[in-house]
Amino acid sequence: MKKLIITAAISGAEVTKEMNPAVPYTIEEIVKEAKSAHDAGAAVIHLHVRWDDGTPTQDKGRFKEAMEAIKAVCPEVIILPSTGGAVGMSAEERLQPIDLKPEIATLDCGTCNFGGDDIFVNTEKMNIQFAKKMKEMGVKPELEVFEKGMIDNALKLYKKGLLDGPLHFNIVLGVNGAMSATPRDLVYMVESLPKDSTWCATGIGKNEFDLAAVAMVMGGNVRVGFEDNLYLEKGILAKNNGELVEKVVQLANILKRDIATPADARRILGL
Ligand code: KMH
Ligand code: ZN
Repeated sequence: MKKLIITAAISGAEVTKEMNPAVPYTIEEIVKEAKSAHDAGAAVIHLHVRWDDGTPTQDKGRFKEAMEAIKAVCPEVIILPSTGGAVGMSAEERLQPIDLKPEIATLDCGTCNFGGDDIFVNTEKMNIQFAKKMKEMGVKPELEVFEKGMIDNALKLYKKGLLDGPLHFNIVLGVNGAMSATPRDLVYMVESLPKDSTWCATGIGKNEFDLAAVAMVMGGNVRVGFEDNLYLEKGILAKNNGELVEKVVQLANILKRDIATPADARRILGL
């Protein structure tokens, strides 16, 4: 089986220090979390940034500062900025990190409920706008799909020539408002992808490690981190992102999946 690419979603936009004091806001905290995740085995850091008070931002300057600071201590790691940002941000605001020409960044492939009254808006026009901008800037999209219709949306972009194959997907399951995170859900999603795709699975909340185990057995890659889950196990908060990555590495050792270095990940993802 191919080596396992572990992505650490270290910060997110919705989680706060009230939920887990280790959630990073400042550049210094973000770097510390990126390093803990990378040292534990993460080849990829999925990055959201905040202002020092914790407010999520897609500010280009803040991303630049965070990315340079992470690279100073983890020069090899792949940094995968968010273009999802936080619920309610405009397309223009969300697209700012693409101007920095990261190797890869998220492209969210459809609209869904996002808990309570929140709606995470990604209309067809936005999908086209994001895909065009990423193509123009030479940024590989990680296609975020929260349910099967979003895979269909991504394939429409591909047919229009707005995406280059092989495609890379992140199958995010267990979002409050989208598809659940059972093994059957993951199998259905993976079987709906073009055969030459690469993919990663992300289980939200209590689904994180169960879904990671299923994905590893299926030959996929895995994302963990504070954006998705704050707990090492029920009732026990993770002290840092590294602890969450370590737990995946332990599972990978049992399941005989070797861990990809950033260089391996670049090869596998065609970066
Ligand atoms: N914060 C969510 C609204 C992404 O990074 O592209 C969207 C999100 C997805 O986190
Ligand atoms: Zn994200």
